[in-house]
Amino acid sequence: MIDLYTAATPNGWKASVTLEELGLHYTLNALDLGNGEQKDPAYMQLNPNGRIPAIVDRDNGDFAVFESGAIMIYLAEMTGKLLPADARGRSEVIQWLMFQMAGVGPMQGQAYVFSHSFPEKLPAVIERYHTETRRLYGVLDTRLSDREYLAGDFSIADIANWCWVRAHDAIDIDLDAFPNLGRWHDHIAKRPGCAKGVLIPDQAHF
Ligand SMILES: N[C@@H](CCC(=O)N[C@@H](CS)C(=O)NCC(=O)O)C(=O)O
Repeated sequence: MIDLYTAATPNGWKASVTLEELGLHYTLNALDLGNGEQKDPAYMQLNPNGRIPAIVDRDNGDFAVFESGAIMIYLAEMTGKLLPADARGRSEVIQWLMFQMAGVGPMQGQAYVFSHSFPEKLPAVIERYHTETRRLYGVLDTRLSDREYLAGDFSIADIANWCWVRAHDAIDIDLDAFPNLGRWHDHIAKRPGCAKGVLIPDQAHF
């Protein structure tokens, strides 16, 4: 049994969608980010970064995992699904997972913060993060021009990037400019595990 600590944000969905896609049983602990529950000392024993998501594997000596990408790899390896075992296939998936972790997530996240919640309006900063997010969407669009998924079969790389790309409206990016990305986005949205995972928990916080 897995304990999931999360909130309805792109990084949180990466964990809930992966759990749903893998058909794993888990208990949901929804944290109220507005109330700072992610900084609670007891929670920070599980995630020293004071952010969501985190999981605890009750069947593996209460092993705690933080960082959404590490959670996805842990769950995929635990089940032998959504991440190939061979070195090349596995590397391709991890490359596109890291692309999200180091690129799409941070850039799109900052684009949102500086557009919506930062106390000062800094147009050059907003422009920088929007331009960079669009550039990264362009990389995904090109990658998807001759394939259905980012790396071989549907994988945690698709889940990670999709959980962010689906929030494109929140930073006013229109997917019409990225036709391959738009097709991939709509196709993945129809998967039952993905559709259910993004409703957990049910209140969006971005
Ligand atoms: N690199 C981390 C980022 C986690 C992260 O930034 N989580 C956000 C929600 S998407 C959060 O917990 N924000 C609350 C806060 O910053 O206190 C991961 O991928 O798990």
